[in-house]
Amino acid sequence: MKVIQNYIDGRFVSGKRQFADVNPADGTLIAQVTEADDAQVDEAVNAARRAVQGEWGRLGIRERTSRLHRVADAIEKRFDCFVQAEVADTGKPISLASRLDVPRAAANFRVFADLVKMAGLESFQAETPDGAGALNYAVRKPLGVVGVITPWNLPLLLLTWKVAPALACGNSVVVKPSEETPATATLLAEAMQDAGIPRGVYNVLHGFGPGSAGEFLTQHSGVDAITFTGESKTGAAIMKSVASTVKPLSFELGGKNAAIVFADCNFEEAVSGLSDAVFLNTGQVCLCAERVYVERKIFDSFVEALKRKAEGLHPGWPSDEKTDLGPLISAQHREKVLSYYRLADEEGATVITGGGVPKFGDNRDQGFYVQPTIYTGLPESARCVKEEIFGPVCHVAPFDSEEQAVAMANDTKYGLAASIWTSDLKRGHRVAQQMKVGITWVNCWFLRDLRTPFGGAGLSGIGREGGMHSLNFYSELNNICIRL
Ligand code: NAD
Ligand code: 6OD
Repeated sequence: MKVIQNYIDGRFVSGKRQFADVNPADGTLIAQVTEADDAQVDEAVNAARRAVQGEWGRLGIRERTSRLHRVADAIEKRFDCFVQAEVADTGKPISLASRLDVPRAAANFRVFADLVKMAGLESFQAETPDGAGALNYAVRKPLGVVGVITPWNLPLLLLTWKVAPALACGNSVVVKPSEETPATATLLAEAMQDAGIPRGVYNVLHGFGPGSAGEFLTQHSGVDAITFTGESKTGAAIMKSVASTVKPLSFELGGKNAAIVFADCNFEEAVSGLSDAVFLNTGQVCLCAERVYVERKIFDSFVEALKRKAEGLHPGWPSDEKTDLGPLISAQHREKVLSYYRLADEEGATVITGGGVPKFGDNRDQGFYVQPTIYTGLPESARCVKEEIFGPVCHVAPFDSEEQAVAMANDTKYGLAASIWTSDLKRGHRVAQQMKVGITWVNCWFLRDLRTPFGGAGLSGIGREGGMHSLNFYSELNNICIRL
């Protein structure tokens, strides 16, 4: 049986305990994974500290960024290995991993390497009270050791989204990938070795959250900052855990995202865009739309068209190029999603399509598939409309005016993303600016420019990453004031 090890100070190391890495498509065992204990967390943090104080910390920006480009080269060289590992761990369709997850991992390293090289210094010339001048300029320094904790839905994409800017700014990292998806973070260690990243700069610890590697990392006094993506309630637990050591936190958390579809939209584009927004990655993207508001004039035809899209999806083996709907990540997560399908019935929803589990008649019946599902007819106060489900499911409700649509979309404690579908550009701008979220798309969804701010309001997070926002989070600014 394959064993996935921790990666500490440039070496793959085993430990005392192991846990199972399961393929969600059929429930089979992929590997045993080494769980890091508190001593290994300590070793990794100390190795990361030595790295920033040693060779890595002394490298000039040109050499540092050129090595990050080499990490991207090494990912591209091992493209198929990364794709296969990600597909096996997550159950996502191979077509998705090949066009999104793995290319984006390489792009994260290239973009942040170039960005940090181009970033100028902030400077201000001022006048002192006695009439002399003063020059202020800020220099960017690494924070030190960054703890990176990531979820299972886009494992490599989300890990590199944090690791690349952290390293570009000169930090070292200790990463704790999700226990569900340990493989690609471990493969990335091999890419780091190929690229000449010094030992200790990139460390990987496997394990769980509370009482395991995740919590040990957040509590460690040698960690200078924590960047976390995951559920809002985990964010709250981490916030408590780091309180006594006071460190910067970046939180990208959950969502209950809305889409607003106006009658003047390009109907085909909106249906197709919404089908992606609801069902991509089996609905397991934090940006997915679980609440769809459609102008009453086109409500029935829109629901019918979205139903046809859902029923046209091809659930299958993740390694089959034709598959566009994989399983959910785990038996436990499937139980959570199915509990919302049952709740929707209890809350009085009309089931437009789905609501159950598909039958394949082969080993996929031991996997964690659910049907893509559309509901209508729930009141806005229903739990299924208020709580994040994180599956291939949405509730569609009609609206009669722009004001009503905006009010319904904003009636949530989350605030991650929204999409607006209209041919009236003025309305697009007007409505977009009223959305209480961090990211709004007009006539598109999940179209990403890595230089733009990314993050959420309310329960969806704290702070922004992306572009200069990442550089600002992963560095400490020292303002220097010189009397002239
Ligand atoms: P999760 O919060 O259960 O776990 C995320 C990571 O945190 C895992 O590595 C886990 O082991 C670790 N963890 C759990 N408890 C911890 C603790 N007490 N201390 C330290 N680490 C701990 O999330 P998940 O189920 O892996 O991911 C799905 C969630 O992530 C959804 O809510 C989704 O919306 C959210 N998400 C948000 C974004 C975003 O950018 N806003 C992106 C992807 C996923
Ligand atoms: O595209 C990204 O950079 C990003 N952070 C996506 C997050 C998706 C959430 O599941």
